[in-house]
Amino acid sequence: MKLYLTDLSPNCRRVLAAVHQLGLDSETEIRNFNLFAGEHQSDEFRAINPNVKVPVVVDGDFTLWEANPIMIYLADREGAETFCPSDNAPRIEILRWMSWEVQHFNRALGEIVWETVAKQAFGLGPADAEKIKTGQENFRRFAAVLEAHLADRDFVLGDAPTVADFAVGSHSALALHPQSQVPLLEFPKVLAWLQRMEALPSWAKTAPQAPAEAAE
Ligand SMILES: N[C@@H](CCC(=O)N[C@@H](CS)C(=O)NCC(=O)O)C(=O)O
Repeated sequence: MKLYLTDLSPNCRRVLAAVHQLGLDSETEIRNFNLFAGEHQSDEFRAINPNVKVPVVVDGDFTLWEANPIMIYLADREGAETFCPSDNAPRIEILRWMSWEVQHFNRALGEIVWETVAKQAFGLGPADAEKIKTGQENFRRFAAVLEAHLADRDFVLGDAPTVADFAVGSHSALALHPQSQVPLLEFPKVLAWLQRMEALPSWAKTAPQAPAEAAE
């Protein structure tokens, strides 16, 4: 199996962490693109993913792009019932949180950390205070939902980490970065959960070497 990815990407981190979680390391060949050097901008890669984006997995004749479906595919392939249950009810719950993180939680988080961490790391100009404020307002709105949900759970579906945690928590390194200005202290359950994520062996293995640069 071949996995196309790039360093410092929350979208790629969740997939690589899933590979570790599922014990697929030895059968996974990694192609790590330097996006800044445009290494992904080739006809060969465009034929694999017409969006010209990573992550992508190629498993024999089967090619799949988009981080969340890739995690589900890998978990199903391995029959990993705890990591991604096959029953309908938890499955729908996973899809709900995945949709929510893309549209709301990580979008809000991305609005903040783009300004506070990424722009500085990439030399893209000064942070825009108005955008940080808007991002923080959006983050507070959605983090409150997760805070309430985590009141009696260690992970999104219950006692054990699942693909839903890998999706919702994919920006953990950025959120926990000291310069992030993400108002995490207002949400102690969310903060503790992000720290629990970072402590998972599969997650820790994929920690960005320079989280300040984990931009997208
Ligand atoms: N929705 C996609 C997002 C993929 C994405 O935005 N990938 C970025 C890296 S995090 C990328 O490949 N950017 C390169 C480009 O747009 O040229 C997913 O979940 O996999």
